[in-house]
Amino acid sequence: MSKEKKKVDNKRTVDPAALEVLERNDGQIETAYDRYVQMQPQCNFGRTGICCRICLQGPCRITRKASKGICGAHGYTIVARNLIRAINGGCGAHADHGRHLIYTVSEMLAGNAPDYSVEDPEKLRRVAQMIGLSVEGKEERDLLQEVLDAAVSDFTKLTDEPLRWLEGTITEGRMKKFADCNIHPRSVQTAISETMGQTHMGVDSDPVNLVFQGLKTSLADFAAEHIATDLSDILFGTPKPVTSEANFGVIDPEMVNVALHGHNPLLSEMIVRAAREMTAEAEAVGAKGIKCMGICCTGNEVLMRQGVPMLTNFLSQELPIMTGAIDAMVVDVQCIMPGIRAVAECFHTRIITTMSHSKIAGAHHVEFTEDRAAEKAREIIHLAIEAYKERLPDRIDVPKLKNKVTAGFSVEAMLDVFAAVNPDNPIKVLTDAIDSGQLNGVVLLCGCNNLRVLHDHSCVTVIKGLAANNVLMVATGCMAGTAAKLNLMNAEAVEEHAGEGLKEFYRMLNEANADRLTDKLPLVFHMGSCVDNSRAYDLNTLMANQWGIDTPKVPYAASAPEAMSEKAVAIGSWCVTLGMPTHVGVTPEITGSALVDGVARQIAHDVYGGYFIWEEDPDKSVEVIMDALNERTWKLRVHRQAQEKYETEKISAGW
Ligand code: BF8
Ligand code: SF4
Repeated sequence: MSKEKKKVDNKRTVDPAALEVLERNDGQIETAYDRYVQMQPQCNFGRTGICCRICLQGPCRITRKASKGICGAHGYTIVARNLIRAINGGCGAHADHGRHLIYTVSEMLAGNAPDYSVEDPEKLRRVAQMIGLSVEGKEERDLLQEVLDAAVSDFTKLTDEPLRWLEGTITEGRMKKFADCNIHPRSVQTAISETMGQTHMGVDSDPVNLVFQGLKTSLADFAAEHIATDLSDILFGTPKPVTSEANFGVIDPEMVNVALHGHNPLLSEMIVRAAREMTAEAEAVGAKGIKCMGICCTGNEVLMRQGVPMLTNFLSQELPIMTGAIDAMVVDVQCIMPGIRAVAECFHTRIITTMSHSKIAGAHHVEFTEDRAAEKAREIIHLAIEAYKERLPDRIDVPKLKNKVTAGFSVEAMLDVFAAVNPDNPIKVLTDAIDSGQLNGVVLLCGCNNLRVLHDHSCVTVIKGLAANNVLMVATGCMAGTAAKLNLMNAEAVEEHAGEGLKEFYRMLNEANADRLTDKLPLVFHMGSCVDNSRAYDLNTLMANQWGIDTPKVPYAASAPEAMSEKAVAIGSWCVTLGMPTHVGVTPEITGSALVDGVARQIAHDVYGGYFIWEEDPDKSVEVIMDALNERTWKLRVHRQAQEKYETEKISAGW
């Protein structure tokens, strides 16, 4: 009986390749799927956010008998503090990523990072213009220094003037709203530090004030992400459409297989280059060559820019090791399960950590430094080649499943595609399709995987449901990973899943781009890693400006059906603050306070126009997202028709 139960419970995925590995393993090597079962039942105080451990008198838990913490903190204070500390955790992680890029650019300009250079000078100029710098007659190096100075200022300044990366990227209406509500962050690092101070024992106990500080921090998070994305594009190139493959079948047992896992392209780009240069060394040990493949957001980064195949997403990260054919798993920061090391112990796989602040006890550590980046990358590939020699042939068993992926859709790439239809005003191709009723809006698919729901199932259901409802989808993070792995990120998926309007829209784009693209457009447009949610949001600003409205009126929603990390909480919070209906498929730890829950869902809507929707059932999720879009598209169409009828210059704004 118990064995039967375990069999059902620990195979919590709909990815056939992951399932194949889990079935074969049958619980012999422990993974997250097993630990989730062992962890049940999970604590409901924590789950609903009413456990406070902020001071050493705690933990204080809100119960019928004890309606306040020992200090007198109400449940709503405890829930609000926990929530905004989660936003802060996410912002801290994105800031860590952005700061590393800023530091590398500064070392590069100082002549201390010789392996990095400006790959995309055009992007440098676009970014400079976006943040209000004049570019005329400036040398590349001087312009980069100016962009760097602005980024450092947005990260560190203590004064009140708006962040350049907010001013340059969001609508005037949003800027004014944030000034009116006093939630402009002074800088990324100031916001993080303020939030820690404000949530210390005995400081702020007003839940609304706390939540507004959380929203301020989320705007800092948005800026940090945007800076990370922009600097990555400048250093490594702005993504363009590229074709590749995804899922476990990308592992080639005859090659040295190197899995790149984590987030930051500073490391992974170097490793991909080193792998391309070191084929002869791999051949010398009997391999056909070296194959890199990605996991999580580093996987997204190198897929977008280099066409490196995607191996898997967050939840199934331990399983590739169990194919016996991964020679090294190289990790940097974030979303790396400590559990990978114990799985690797059972095989020949080297787990290689690379960052001084992100180590796993017992793993190999190759300290990555900007001044010797290429050398360190070669050292890592060398370790993988050495490991290849220790493979256990009878343990090698690789699922065959892999699917075709067309990725690489930066906003620039999307606009290029639209420009084939309307070269003078590319974004109008999208807004016209919504005005005419061909499309019912746009959805940003984002976020993680979470064992609280069936792995990949909610993501797949939402994608198919939205496609059938004629919604244009852009994707990032591990949700993009789901689409890539499970055959939803290619043109064939359009034929299979799209509604008539969406198909018609694709036909128009594909025809116009027949000479410009090697592959037809995919059902889900991959926009990159989680920091690239910033670029996905830029599309919203473009649409709002085209219509002459603010973003709370734009039929553009976000959906994270399997959200897991604090970064997802931070991203969801800025989506709301920046005006988007934001669906989350795993209810966050907030429901212990009806007041804070109400702020997230209703007061946020009243003040900022965006709001959270918690819905765990994936079919119902499609319905609630469509309700949110339909409300906006309907109002927008009515006002657009009125504008045309009365020939007014601007669309009316009083709705
Ligand atoms: O930054 S989607 S599980 S890998 S947090 Fe992590 Fe979530 Fe994946 Fe990327 Ni984003
Ligand atoms: Fe308890 Fe208050 Fe301390 Fe939190 S801050 S642990 S509610 S005494």
